[in-house]
Amino acid sequence: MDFEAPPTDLVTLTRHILSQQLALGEKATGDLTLLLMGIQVTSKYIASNVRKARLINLVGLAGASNVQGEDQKKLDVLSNDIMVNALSASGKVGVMVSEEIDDAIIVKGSKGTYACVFDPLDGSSNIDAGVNVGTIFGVYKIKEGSTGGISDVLRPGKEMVAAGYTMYGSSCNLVLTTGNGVDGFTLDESLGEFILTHPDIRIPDRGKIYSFNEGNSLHFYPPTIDYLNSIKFPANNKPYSARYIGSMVADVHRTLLYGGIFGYPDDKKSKDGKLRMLYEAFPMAFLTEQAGGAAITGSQRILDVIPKNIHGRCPVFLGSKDDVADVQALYAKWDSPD
Ligand code: P6P
Repeated sequence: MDFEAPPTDLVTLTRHILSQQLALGEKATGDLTLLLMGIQVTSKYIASNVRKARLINLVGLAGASNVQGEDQKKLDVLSNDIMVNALSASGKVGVMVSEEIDDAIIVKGSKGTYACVFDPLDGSSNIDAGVNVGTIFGVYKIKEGSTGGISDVLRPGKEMVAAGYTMYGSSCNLVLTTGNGVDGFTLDESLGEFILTHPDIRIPDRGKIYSFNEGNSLHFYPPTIDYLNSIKFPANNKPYSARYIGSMVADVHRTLLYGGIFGYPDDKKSKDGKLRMLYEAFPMAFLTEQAGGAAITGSQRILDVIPKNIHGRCPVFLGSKDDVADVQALYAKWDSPD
Protein backbone atom coordinates (compact mmCIF):
# COMPACT_ATOMS: atom_id res chain seq x y z
CA MET A 1 0.00 0.00 0.00
CA ASP A 2 1.41 3.36 -0.97
CA PHE A 3 2.22 5.40 2.09
CA GLU A 4 0.40 8.70 1.81
CA ALA A 5 2.66 11.23 3.49
CA PRO A 6 0.89 13.84 5.65
CA PRO A 7 0.73 17.28 4.06
CA THR A 8 3.99 19.16 4.39
CA ASP A 9 2.81 22.53 3.11
CA LEU A 10 0.03 23.52 5.52
CA VAL A 11 -1.83 26.68 4.54
CA THR A 12 -3.11 28.08 7.82
CA LEU A 13 -5.72 30.81 8.02
CA THR A 14 -3.02 33.17 9.29
CA ARG A 15 -0.79 32.42 6.28
CA HIS A 16 -3.75 32.81 3.92
CA ILE A 17 -4.75 36.21 5.33
CA LEU A 18 -1.14 37.45 5.33
CA SER A 19 -0.65 36.30 1.73
CA GLN A 20 -3.76 38.28 0.72
CA GLN A 21 -2.33 41.33 2.49
CA LEU A 22 1.05 40.90 0.78
CA ALA A 23 -0.68 40.62 -2.59
CA LEU A 24 -2.13 44.10 -2.03
CA GLY A 25 1.39 45.51 -1.63
CA GLU A 26 1.83 49.02 -0.24
CA LYS A 27 -1.95 49.65 -0.30
CA ALA A 28 -2.47 47.20 2.57
CA THR A 29 -2.11 48.66 6.06
CA GLY A 30 -2.45 45.33 7.84
CA ASP A 31 -5.53 46.57 9.72
CA LEU A 32 -7.91 44.04 8.16
CA THR A 33 -5.35 41.31 8.87
CA LEU A 34 -5.37 42.18 12.57
CA LEU A 35 -9.18 42.35 12.62
CA LEU A 36 -9.45 38.91 11.02
CA MET A 37 -6.85 37.55 13.44
CA GLY A 38 -9.17 38.72 16.23
CA ILE A 39 -12.08 36.88 14.64
CA GLN A 40 -9.89 33.78 14.30
CA VAL A 41 -9.14 33.78 18.04
CA THR A 42 -12.80 34.27 18.95
CA SER A 43 -13.77 31.38 16.67
CA LYS A 44 -11.35 29.04 18.45
CA TYR A 45 -12.53 30.16 21.89
CA ILE A 46 -16.24 29.93 21.05
CA ALA A 47 -15.63 26.51 19.47
CA SER A 48 -14.01 25.36 22.70
CA ASN A 49 -16.96 26.57 24.79
CA VAL A 50 -19.59 25.12 22.44
CA ARG A 51 -17.83 21.73 22.47
CA LYS A 52 -17.75 21.47 26.26
CA ALA A 53 -21.00 23.41 26.93
CA ARG A 54 -22.90 20.45 28.32
CA LEU A 55 -19.97 19.49 30.53
CA ILE A 56 -19.59 22.88 32.20
CA ASN A 57 -23.26 23.78 32.47
CA LEU A 58 -23.10 26.29 29.62
CA VAL A 59 -26.28 25.06 27.95
CA GLY A 60 -29.67 26.49 28.76
CA LEU A 61 -31.01 29.97 29.20
CA ALA A 62 -29.13 32.96 30.53
CA GLY A 63 -32.31 34.36 32.07
CA ALA A 64 -32.45 37.38 29.75
CA SER A 65 -33.73 38.19 26.26
CA ASN A 66 -32.15 40.11 23.39
CA VAL A 67 -33.38 42.95 21.21
CA GLN A 68 -35.13 40.39 19.06
CA GLY A 69 -37.12 39.30 22.10
CA GLU A 70 -35.41 35.91 21.95
CA ASP A 71 -34.37 34.12 25.14
CA GLN A 72 -30.60 34.44 25.33
CA LYS A 73 -28.70 31.23 25.90
CA LYS A 74 -25.71 31.32 28.21
CA LEU A 75 -23.51 30.66 25.19
CA ASP A 76 -25.11 33.61 23.32
CA VAL A 77 -24.02 36.00 26.05
CA LEU A 78 -20.57 34.43 26.41
CA SER A 79 -19.94 34.41 22.65
CA ASN A 80 -21.07 38.01 22.34
CA ASP A 81 -18.71 39.17 25.10
CA ILE A 82 -15.82 37.21 23.55
CA MET A 83 -16.42 38.90 20.15
CA VAL A 84 -16.84 42.43 21.56
CA ASN A 85 -13.71 42.18 23.68
CA ALA A 86 -11.53 40.66 20.95
CA LEU A 87 -12.63 43.17 18.29
CA SER A 88 -12.16 46.09 20.70
CA ALA A 89 -8.70 44.78 21.64
CA SER A 90 -7.70 44.57 17.96
CA GLY A 91 -7.77 48.39 17.89
CA LYS A 92 -8.99 48.18 14.29
CA VAL A 93 -12.74 48.33 14.89
CA GLY A 94 -14.49 51.64 15.46
CA VAL A 95 -18.10 50.44 15.24
CA MET A 96 -19.70 47.13 16.18
CA VAL A 97 -23.22 45.76 15.77
CA SER A 98 -24.16 42.53 17.51
CA GLU A 99 -27.41 40.60 17.29
CA GLU A 100 -27.28 40.39 21.07
CA ILE A 101 -27.00 44.14 21.75
CA ASP A 102 -29.76 46.71 21.19
CA ASP A 103 -27.56 49.59 20.03
CA ALA A 104 -24.43 49.87 17.93
CA ILE A 105 -21.19 50.00 19.93
CA ILE A 106 -19.09 53.06 19.01
CA VAL A 107 -15.58 52.33 20.29
CA LYS A 108 -14.64 55.62 21.97
CA GLY A 109 -11.38 57.17 20.83
CA SER A 110 -10.85 54.30 18.43
CA LYS A 111 -8.54 54.78 15.47
CA GLY A 112 -10.36 51.74 14.11
CA THR A 113 -10.73 51.79 10.36
CA TYR A 114 -13.42 49.10 10.23
CA ALA A 115 -16.97 48.46 11.34
CA CYS A 116 -17.84 44.85 12.21
CA VAL A 117 -21.35 43.41 12.34
CA PHE A 118 -21.93 39.95 13.77
CA ASP A 119 -24.25 37.33 15.12
CA PRO A 120 -22.06 35.74 17.78
CA LEU A 121 -23.93 32.45 17.94
CA ASP A 122 -26.56 32.05 15.24
CA GLY A 123 -28.93 29.11 15.58
CA SER A 124 -28.34 28.89 19.31
CA SER A 125 -31.91 27.74 19.92
CA ASN A 126 -30.65 24.40 18.57
CA ILE A 127 -27.62 24.16 20.79
CA ASP A 128 -29.19 22.10 23.59
CA ALA A 129 -29.90 19.43 20.96
CA GLY A 130 -26.29 19.39 19.75
CA VAL A 131 -27.18 20.83 16.32
CA ASN A 132 -24.56 22.86 14.41
CA VAL A 133 -24.48 26.56 15.31
CA GLY A 134 -22.25 29.35 14.11
CA THR A 135 -20.82 32.85 14.22
CA ILE A 136 -21.59 35.11 11.23
CA PHE A 137 -19.70 38.36 10.57
CA GLY A 138 -19.40 41.14 8.03
CA VAL A 139 -16.88 43.99 7.76
CA TYR A 140 -17.28 47.51 6.34
CA LYS A 141 -14.43 49.97 5.97
CA ILE A 142 -15.33 53.13 7.89
CA LYS A 143 -16.17 55.86 5.39
CA GLU A 144 -13.67 58.61 4.53
CA GLY A 145 -14.08 61.48 7.00
CA SER A 146 -16.15 59.41 9.45
CA THR A 147 -14.96 58.99 13.03
CA GLY A 148 -17.14 55.89 13.33
CA GLY A 149 -20.90 56.00 13.67
CA ILE A 150 -24.18 54.39 12.72
CA SER A 151 -23.90 55.66 9.14
CA ASP A 152 -20.88 53.37 8.68
CA VAL A 153 -23.15 50.31 8.98
CA LEU A 154 -26.46 51.48 7.50
CA ARG A 155 -25.03 50.70 4.07
CA PRO A 156 -25.82 48.13 1.38
CA GLY A 157 -24.14 44.78 1.79
CA LYS A 158 -22.22 45.34 -1.47
CA GLU A 159 -20.02 47.81 0.44
CA MET A 160 -18.72 45.08 2.76
CA VAL A 161 -15.01 44.31 2.33
CA ALA A 162 -15.04 40.94 4.11
CA ALA A 163 -17.55 38.41 5.41
CA GLY A 164 -17.57 34.92 6.80
CA TYR A 165 -18.88 32.42 9.26
CA THR A 166 -17.53 29.85 11.67
CA MET A 167 -19.63 26.71 12.02
CA TYR A 168 -19.36 24.69 15.24
CA GLY A 169 -20.34 21.11 14.50
CA SER A 170 -18.73 17.71 13.94
CA SER A 171 -15.74 19.84 12.95
CA CYS A 172 -15.12 23.58 13.25
CA ASN A 173 -15.17 25.25 9.83
CA LEU A 174 -14.37 28.87 9.09
CA VAL A 175 -15.44 30.14 5.65
CA LEU A 176 -14.17 33.56 4.53
CA THR A 177 -14.28 36.01 1.65
CA THR A 178 -12.37 39.29 1.32
CA GLY A 179 -13.80 39.86 -2.15
CA ASN A 180 -11.51 37.44 -4.02
CA GLY A 181 -13.51 34.23 -3.89
CA VAL A 182 -14.37 32.01 -0.93
CA ASP A 183 -12.04 29.75 1.05
CA GLY A 184 -12.87 27.24 3.79
CA PHE A 185 -10.72 26.25 6.74
CA THR A 186 -11.03 23.40 9.23
CA LEU A 187 -9.79 23.73 12.80
CA ASP A 188 -7.07 21.19 13.64
CA GLU A 189 -7.53 21.18 17.40
CA SER A 190 -4.22 19.39 17.95
CA LEU A 191 -2.42 22.33 16.31
CA GLY A 192 -4.91 25.04 17.31
CA GLU A 193 -4.79 26.19 13.70
CA PHE A 194 -7.42 26.62 10.99
CA ILE A 195 -6.09 24.70 7.95
CA LEU A 196 -7.15 25.44 4.36
CA THR A 197 -9.32 22.46 3.39
CA HIS A 198 -11.77 24.02 0.91
CA PRO A 199 -9.80 26.36 -1.40
CA ASP A 200 -11.84 28.48 -3.84
CA ILE A 201 -15.32 27.15 -3.01
CA ARG A 202 -17.55 27.28 -6.12
CA ILE A 203 -21.27 26.57 -5.87
CA PRO A 204 -22.78 24.47 -8.71
CA ASP A 205 -24.93 26.47 -11.17
CA ARG A 206 -27.90 24.28 -10.27
CA GLY A 207 -28.49 21.91 -7.35
CA LYS A 208 -30.95 19.23 -6.25
CA ILE A 209 -31.63 20.33 -2.65
CA TYR A 210 -34.05 22.91 -1.28
CA SER A 211 -33.93 24.25 2.26
CA PHE A 212 -37.03 26.09 3.51
CA ASN A 213 -39.05 25.89 6.73
CA GLU A 214 -42.21 24.52 5.14
CA GLY A 215 -43.92 24.81 8.49
CA ASN A 216 -44.57 28.38 7.33
CA SER A 217 -46.36 27.23 4.15
CA LEU A 218 -49.73 28.49 5.44
CA HIS A 219 -48.35 32.05 5.18
CA PHE A 220 -46.26 31.76 2.00
CA TYR A 221 -46.92 34.15 -0.88
CA PRO A 222 -47.79 32.70 -4.33
CA PRO A 223 -44.25 32.93 -5.83
CA THR A 224 -42.84 30.80 -2.99
CA ILE A 225 -45.69 28.31 -3.23
CA ASP A 226 -45.34 28.08 -7.02
CA TYR A 227 -41.57 27.71 -6.78
CA LEU A 228 -41.70 24.92 -4.18
CA ASN A 229 -44.35 23.08 -6.18
CA SER A 230 -42.15 23.35 -9.30
CA ILE A 231 -39.32 21.44 -7.61
CA LYS A 232 -41.46 19.03 -5.57
CA PHE A 233 -43.68 18.01 -8.50
CA PRO A 234 -41.43 18.67 -11.54
CA ALA A 235 -42.38 17.76 -15.11
CA ASN A 236 -39.32 15.46 -15.25
CA ASN A 237 -40.54 13.56 -12.15
CA LYS A 238 -37.17 14.14 -10.49
CA PRO A 239 -38.05 16.17 -7.38
CA TYR A 240 -35.45 17.98 -5.30
CA SER A 241 -34.52 16.66 -1.86
CA ALA A 242 -35.56 18.63 1.24
CA ARG A 243 -32.92 19.47 3.83
CA TYR A 244 -33.63 21.98 6.62
CA ILE A 245 -31.53 22.21 9.77
CA GLY A 246 -32.94 25.48 11.10
CA SER A 247 -29.48 26.88 11.71
CA MET A 248 -28.57 29.31 8.93
CA VAL A 249 -24.83 28.67 9.07
CA ALA A 250 -25.34 24.92 8.64
CA ASP A 251 -27.96 25.28 5.88
CA VAL A 252 -25.87 27.82 3.96
CA HIS A 253 -22.64 25.81 4.39
CA ARG A 254 -24.30 22.75 2.86
CA THR A 255 -25.76 24.91 0.05
CA LEU A 256 -22.35 26.39 -0.79
CA LEU A 257 -20.74 22.95 -0.96
CA TYR A 258 -23.53 20.89 -2.55
CA GLY A 259 -25.58 23.51 -4.43
CA GLY A 260 -29.33 24.03 -4.36
CA ILE A 261 -31.30 26.79 -2.67
CA PHE A 262 -31.84 28.07 0.88
CA GLY A 263 -34.79 30.34 1.52
CA TYR A 264 -36.37 32.28 4.32
CA PRO A 265 -38.99 34.22 2.32
CA ASP A 266 -41.24 37.11 3.18
CA ASP A 267 -44.80 35.93 3.83
CA LYS A 268 -48.17 37.13 5.12
CA LYS A 269 -46.98 36.75 8.72
CA SER A 270 -43.45 38.17 8.29
CA LYS A 271 -43.48 40.95 5.69
CA ASP A 272 -39.67 41.21 5.78
CA GLY A 273 -38.93 37.56 6.47
CA LYS A 274 -37.04 36.61 9.63
CA LEU A 275 -33.33 36.91 8.87
CA ARG A 276 -31.46 40.08 9.81
CA MET A 277 -29.79 42.03 7.01
CA LEU A 278 -26.55 43.19 8.54
CA TYR A 279 -25.27 40.06 10.25
CA GLU A 280 -27.13 37.21 8.52
CA ALA A 281 -28.37 38.08 5.00
CA PHE A 282 -25.56 40.39 3.85
CA PRO A 283 -22.56 38.22 4.87
CA MET A 284 -24.19 35.04 3.49
CA ALA A 285 -25.18 36.84 0.27
CA PHE A 286 -21.61 38.18 -0.14
CA LEU A 287 -20.16 34.67 0.34
CA THR A 288 -22.72 33.11 -2.02
CA GLU A 289 -22.05 35.61 -4.83
CA GLN A 290 -18.28 35.25 -4.34
CA ALA A 291 -18.72 31.47 -4.73
CA GLY A 292 -20.53 31.99 -8.07
CA GLY A 293 -24.09 31.82 -6.73
CA ALA A 294 -26.86 34.38 -6.31
CA ALA A 295 -28.76 35.91 -3.39
CA ILE A 296 -32.04 37.83 -3.71
CA THR A 297 -34.91 39.06 -1.59
CA GLY A 298 -37.28 37.74 -4.26
CA SER A 299 -37.48 40.93 -6.28
CA GLN A 300 -33.93 42.32 -5.89
CA ARG A 301 -30.30 41.53 -5.13
CA ILE A 302 -29.80 41.32 -1.34
CA LEU A 303 -26.47 43.17 -1.49
CA ASP A 304 -28.21 46.22 -3.02
CA VAL A 305 -30.63 46.62 -0.10
CA ILE A 306 -29.97 49.58 2.23
CA PRO A 307 -30.86 48.81 5.88
CA LYS A 308 -33.03 51.37 7.69
CA ASN A 309 -31.98 50.14 11.13
CA ILE A 310 -29.20 47.91 12.46
CA HIS A 311 -31.53 45.00 13.26
CA GLY A 312 -33.61 45.26 10.10
CA ARG A 313 -34.70 42.08 8.36
CA CYS A 314 -35.05 41.03 4.71
CA PRO A 315 -36.31 37.99 2.80
CA VAL A 316 -33.59 35.58 1.65
CA PHE A 317 -33.32 33.22 -1.31
CA LEU A 318 -29.71 32.20 -1.93
CA GLY A 319 -27.70 29.42 -3.58
CA SER A 320 -27.13 28.06 -7.07
CA LYS A 321 -27.64 30.86 -9.57
CA ASP A 322 -30.02 28.93 -11.85
CA ASP A 323 -32.22 27.89 -8.91
CA VAL A 324 -32.32 31.47 -7.60
CA ALA A 325 -33.15 32.73 -11.11
CA ASP A 326 -36.22 30.46 -11.13
CA VAL A 327 -37.47 32.15 -7.95
CA GLN A 328 -36.73 35.64 -9.32
CA ALA A 329 -38.75 34.87 -12.49
CA LEU A 330 -41.79 33.95 -10.38
CA TYR A 331 -41.47 37.08 -8.24
CA ALA A 332 -41.16 39.19 -11.42
CA LYS A 333 -44.57 37.94 -12.59
CA TRP A 334 -46.23 38.47 -9.21
CA ASP A 335 -48.22 41.54 -8.27
CA SER A 336 -47.06 42.02 -4.66
CA PRO A 337 -49.70 43.25 -2.15
CA ASP A 338 -47.27 45.89 -0.81
P1 P6P B 1 -37.09 28.96 11.94
C1 P6P B 1 -31.85 30.76 13.97
O1 P6P B 1 -32.70 31.23 15.01
C2 P6P B 1 -32.16 31.58 12.74
O2 P6P B 1 -31.95 32.93 12.97
C3 P6P B 1 -31.33 31.08 11.57
O3 P6P B 1 -30.12 30.55 11.98
C4 P6P B 1 -32.21 30.03 10.93
O4 P6P B 1 -32.01 29.94 9.52
C5 P6P B 1 -33.63 30.54 11.23
O5 P6P B 1 -33.53 31.38 12.37
C6 P6P B 1 -34.57 29.39 11.53
O6 P6P B 1 -35.84 29.94 11.75
O7 P6P B 1 -38.28 29.91 11.98
O8 P6P B 1 -37.13 28.04 10.73
O9 P6P B 1 -36.86 28.22 13.23
